[in-house]
Amino acid sequence: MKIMLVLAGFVLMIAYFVISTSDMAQAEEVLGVGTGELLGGDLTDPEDDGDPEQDDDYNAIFSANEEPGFGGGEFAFNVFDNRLGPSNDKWCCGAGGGIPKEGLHVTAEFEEQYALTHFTVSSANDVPARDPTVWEVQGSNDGDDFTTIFSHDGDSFWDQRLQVVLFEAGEDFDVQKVGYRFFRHVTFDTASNPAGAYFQIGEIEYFGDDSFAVDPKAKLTTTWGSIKNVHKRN
Ligand SMILES: [Ca+2]
Ligand SMILES: [Ca+2]
Ligand SMILES: [Ca+2]
Ligand SMILES: [Ca+2]
Repeated sequence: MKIMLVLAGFVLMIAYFVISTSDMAQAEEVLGVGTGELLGGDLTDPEDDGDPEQDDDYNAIFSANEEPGFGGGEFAFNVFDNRLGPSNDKWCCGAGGGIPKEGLHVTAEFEEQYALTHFTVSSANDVPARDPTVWEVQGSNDGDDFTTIFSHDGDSFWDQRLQVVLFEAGEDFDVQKVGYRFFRHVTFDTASNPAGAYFQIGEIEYFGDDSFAVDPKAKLTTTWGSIKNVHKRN
């Protein structure tokens, strides 16, 4: 009898573990479809007044390893242009030969460190097989060494086009105890990679908390303003 009770308890524990971990995997929240469902006012553009065609009135320095730019095409920085839609509202569609080993990545660099509290990633307008299936959000304070904050390896999260999905600390990734100045989104795979047009993202929004002690080493690198100016001249 005692053994039966112990076994029953063991089964219940396994059931609880399976249910709680599957809840965790499903915690991401669909906010809706279209530009109006974006949260808005994220760290890259708190005023939502950035120029969707060029790098004006944004609060970050942007970089990408494919098609850096806001206008003229389906360029990488369109993931920060506050719009969901076709053509240059999105980043699409990947270079020939498929996604490189280091992934397709776009980075936003900020003046201050932020502990990431939540972020949104939105699907773009075209075929679902281009949506990221293996991807990460990473943080860094030097732009070289990145730490994985959120990672996903599996099915796409998006079941509609131009769909805004929210990911939150404490539910979808660990509550952050460290702040970062750089946030990078990296896509390692999609369902259609590497054939034809195999990649797209509509929009990314980052939100963070800067109300904690700043790493004194980061204080020394207050050259952000001049870096931003040099960047804009180039
Ligand atoms: Ca644009
Ligand atoms: Ca702005
Ligand atoms: Ca934005
Ligand atoms: Ca966009």
